[in-house]
Amino acid sequence: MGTQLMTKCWFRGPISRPRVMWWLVVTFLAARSGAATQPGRAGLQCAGGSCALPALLVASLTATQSSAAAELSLVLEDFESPALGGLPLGWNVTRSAGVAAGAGVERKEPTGIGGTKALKFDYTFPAGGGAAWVHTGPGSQSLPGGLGGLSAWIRGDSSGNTLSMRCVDRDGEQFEIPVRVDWSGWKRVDFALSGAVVTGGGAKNGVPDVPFTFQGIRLARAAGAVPRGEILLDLVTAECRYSRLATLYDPASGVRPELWKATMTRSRVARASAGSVVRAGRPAPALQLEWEHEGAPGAAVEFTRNLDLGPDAPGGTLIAEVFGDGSQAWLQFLLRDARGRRLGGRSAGFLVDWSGWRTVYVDMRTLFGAAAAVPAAFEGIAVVPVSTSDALPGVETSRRGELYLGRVLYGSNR
Ligand SMILES: [Ca+2]
Ligand SMILES: [Ca+2]
Repeated sequence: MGTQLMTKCWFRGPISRPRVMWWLVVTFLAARSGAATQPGRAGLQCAGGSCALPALLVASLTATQSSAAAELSLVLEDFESPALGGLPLGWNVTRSAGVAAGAGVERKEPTGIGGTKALKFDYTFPAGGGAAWVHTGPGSQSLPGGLGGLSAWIRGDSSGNTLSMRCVDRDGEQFEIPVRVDWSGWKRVDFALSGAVVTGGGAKNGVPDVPFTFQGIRLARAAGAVPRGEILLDLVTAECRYSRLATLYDPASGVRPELWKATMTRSRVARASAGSVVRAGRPAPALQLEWEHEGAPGAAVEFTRNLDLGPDAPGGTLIAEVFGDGSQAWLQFLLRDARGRRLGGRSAGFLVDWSGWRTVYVDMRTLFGAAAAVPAAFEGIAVVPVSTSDALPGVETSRRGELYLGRVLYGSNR
């Protein structure tokens, strides 16, 4: 029934590659989490013909402090994982008629920031009037709570065209935050939510209501602008502010693997131990999580430890650093309510398709909304293999892997 609901929501909108991908991921998530028995409350949000996946999404934590209030920069996309010419998982490109434009990952000159690759827009807009644009992005990527805006490093071409970050708010209104590309060379550009303008979504309240989903980046012709050029963009980042940021787990002050319980189903190895992974050029302690499954359906390993989310549990954002093993395993975050009941159908997961450190997050409001279930504790993580029968084309989990868990933080959205 849940799948039927999702299918229905899905076909209300135009069919495109990222939507297909997200739908498959959502369907898989629902099947794995048991959310199919909770139609409409499975965490899938559909509004105005667009469905948002409120799952954990990959980001990089670039700054933090463990004291009370804090500002965090969560990198949504660094464009390092896709092959040259490709796009991140779930992204695609759309363009208006007559526009000759590509958008794909390319090598960039050394800048000392954001690695060796960036997203390149290479465009020629047609002569004459009318709208001309090219767009790329994830379609519906949940953004973290406490969001104040987005930022990116952009190599401008002084064309005068308009580059916009496009988002959809809680009630389905579409917004964009535009800048005029009137510079050349690299610079960091801020897209504050206060600069968001409505671009569609029907007659609503005209106000950006969080939580937001990130649709993508649009380059549009502006009056009097140069009609062709090349713009590079890197480190798409969510700029967040939390009134209270709690550190739930920090391996730097003791990995304590004995406090983590490893359990397995149809698996051969589930072992938590004290590990070390290079970070910023130096070895850093981390919780090492080794797993190996039998290659049969129903396999899973869990690494659990109850970590209290604190007084802001219902309205906060869970942030965790994970060193990926590139195994393409499904990693699910486990949550419990105050009575110790696992909130299985509402937990969030993501595909570990990267190697190295990344940070993932989930805004509890995108999982639970106004539902009665209230998360009280982060219980740990489950590693579940994806098989060919799980309808994720091209994805098959390795038989074994080795993940590392770094810090786990919880920020109050208020
Ligand atoms: Ca990059
Ligand atoms: Ca609104």
